[in-house]
Amino acid sequence: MGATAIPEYNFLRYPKGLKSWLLTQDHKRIGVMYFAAIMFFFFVGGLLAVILRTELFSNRSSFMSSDTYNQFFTLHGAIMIFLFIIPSIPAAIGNFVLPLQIGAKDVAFPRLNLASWYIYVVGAFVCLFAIVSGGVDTGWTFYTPYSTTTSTSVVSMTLGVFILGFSSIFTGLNFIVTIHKLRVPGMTWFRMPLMVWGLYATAIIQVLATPVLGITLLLLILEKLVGIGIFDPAMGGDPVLFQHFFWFYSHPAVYIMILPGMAIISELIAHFSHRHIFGYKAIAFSSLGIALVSFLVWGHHMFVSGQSELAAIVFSFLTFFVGIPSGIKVFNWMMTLYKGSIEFKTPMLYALSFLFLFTIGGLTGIFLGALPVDVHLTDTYFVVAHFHYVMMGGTVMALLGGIHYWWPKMFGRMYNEFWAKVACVIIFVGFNMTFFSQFILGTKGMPRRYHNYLDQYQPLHAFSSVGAWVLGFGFLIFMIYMIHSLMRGRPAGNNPWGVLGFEWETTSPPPPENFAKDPVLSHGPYDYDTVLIQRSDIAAQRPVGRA
Ligand code: HEM
Ligand SMILES: [Cu+2]
Repeated sequence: MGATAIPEYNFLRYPKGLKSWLLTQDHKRIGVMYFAAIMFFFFVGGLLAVILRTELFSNRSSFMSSDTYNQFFTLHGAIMIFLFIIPSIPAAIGNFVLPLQIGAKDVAFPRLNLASWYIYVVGAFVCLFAIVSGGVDTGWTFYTPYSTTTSTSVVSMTLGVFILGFSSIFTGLNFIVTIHKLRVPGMTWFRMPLMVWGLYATAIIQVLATPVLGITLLLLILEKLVGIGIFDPAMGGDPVLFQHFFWFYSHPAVYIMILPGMAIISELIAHFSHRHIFGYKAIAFSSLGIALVSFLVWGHHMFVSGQSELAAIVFSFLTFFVGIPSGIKVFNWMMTLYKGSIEFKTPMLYALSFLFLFTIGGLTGIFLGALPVDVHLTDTYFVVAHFHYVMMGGTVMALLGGIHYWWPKMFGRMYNEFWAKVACVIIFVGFNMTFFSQFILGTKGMPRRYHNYLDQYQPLHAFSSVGAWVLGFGFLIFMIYMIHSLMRGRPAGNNPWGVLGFEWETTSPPPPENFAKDPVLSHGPYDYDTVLIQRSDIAAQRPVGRA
C-alpha cells in the first residue's frame, strides 16, 4: 500500500501542452476525452429528464406546452442513447482499459482512434445544431411517417446520428483488430480478462449493425429532402419498412449498450470476491451468444405494427432465447459471490445494484417479448420502466462501478469512499422510486410519451418525480466528491484494490507507453487461489483471517 506520491512521468502530464492533447494518439488520453464528453452529455440528458419528471409531477399546473414536452423527451432519449450510452463504456472506459488489460502499448490503429473521437465531436455538434434550430419531436426512434412530415429539424438530427455511427464503427473495428493482434505473448483467448471478451462481442455488433442504421437514416433524409418514396405509400413506399430497418440496428444496439456493462460486472464481481470467476468460458461464450441472437429478434418491437402473425410468433419465440445467455451470466456471477470473500467497496456496491436491477429489467423484457402480453403493454409506462431498468439500472450502474474501479488508475487519486457509498445508496433508492412506480403505471394503462394524464395516475407519477429528484441529488454528490478527488484525492498507488490484472501492475496514472518494462504473463486473469500467497501487494489488501 506504500506508494505515496503520484508519479511525475504519467500520460496526463506527458507530453505537455494543449496541442499534444488535441493530436494525441494515446488510447488513454482519447479515453479520457471520450469520458469527459459522455459525462457532459449524461448530465445534459439527466437535466432534461429531471425537468420532464418535474413537469409530470402534476397533471395540471404544467410549465411546459405539449410541443415542448415532445421535444424534451425526444432530446432526452436521443442524447442518452446516441451521445451517451453507446459510446460510454466502449469508447471511454474501453479505450482506456483494453490495451492495458492485454498488456499492449496502444490500440491497433491509434490514428483511427483519434479520428473516431473527432467524428464523435462533429456528430455531436450537428445534433446540437438540430436542437437549437427547431428541435426534434419524433421520439428517438424517428418513426415514419411522422418523421417525414414534421417540420422540426429531423434532417440535422439524423445526419448527426449518421455521423456518430462512424465513430462507433471505428471504435469497434479498432478493438477487434487490437484484441486479435496485440495480446501479450501467452495470453490465449481463454486467458483474457472477461472485460476484453465483452468488448469484443460488442465490437462485432458495432461493426455489423451500425451501417444498417446509417443507411436507414440516409434514406430518411432522402425521403424528406427529395421525396424519394422509400417509406411513403403514396409513392410506392412503406412506413413499416423504416421500423424493420431501424430495429435491425437498434435491437442489436441495446446489446452494444448492455454487453460492455456485463463485461465490467464480471470483472468487479471476480475481483471484489477475490475469487476465480465461476464459469469463465460460459460467461465468455454467452457474450458471443447474445451478440448472435441480438440480430434475430428485432420484430419484437413491432408486434402491433401490422406485421404478419407468423412473423410476430417467430420473433416472440426467438426473443426468449435472449434470456438464456443472460441467465447464464447472472447464474455464474451468483456462484462467484457464493463463498467468495466479498469486499464491499463502492465498485462492488454498484455491481450488486446491477445484479438486482438488471435482473428486474431483463425479466420484464421477457414479459414484453411474450406476444399476448406485449400487445397490452406496448407503448405504456411499463416499457419506459423496463428499458430504464436495463439501461440505467444495468448499464449506468455498471458504468458507475467501472468509473469507481478504474478512476484511481485513470487519475492516480482516490475518492472519498464514505461519500461514494452514500451517493451509491441514494442513487439506488432514487432509481427504484422513479422507475418501479412506472411498472405499476404501465399495467394500469398509462401511455408513454404523454404530456398530461388522468387523475387516477397522479399519486404514482408524483412519487416517480420525487424519486427523480432523489436520483439527481445522488448524482450531485457524485460530482462533488469526484471533482474533490481530482484536486485533492489521496494518491492511489499502483494497485489500490489489491487485485489481479496488468492494468494494476503499472503506475497510476500509467506512463504514456503504459508499462515501464514489458509485462509478462504468469497467470490467468482471476487466479487468486494460486497467486495470492506469492504476491504481497495482493495479500496485504485481504481482510485478515479469511481464506
Ligand atoms: C436520470 C434519470 C432518468 C430519468 C428521471 C428519466 C426520465 C425519462 C422520462 C420522463 C422519459 C419520457 C417518458 C415518456 O413521456 O414517455 C424518458 C424517456 C426515455 N429515456 Fe429516460 N430518464 C433517465 C435516464 C435515462 C438514461 C440513463 C437513459 C439511457 C441511457 C434514458 C433513455 C431514455 C429513452 C431512450 C427514452 C425514450 C424517449 C422516447 O420515447 O423517444 N433515460 N426518460
Ligand atoms: Cu429489442
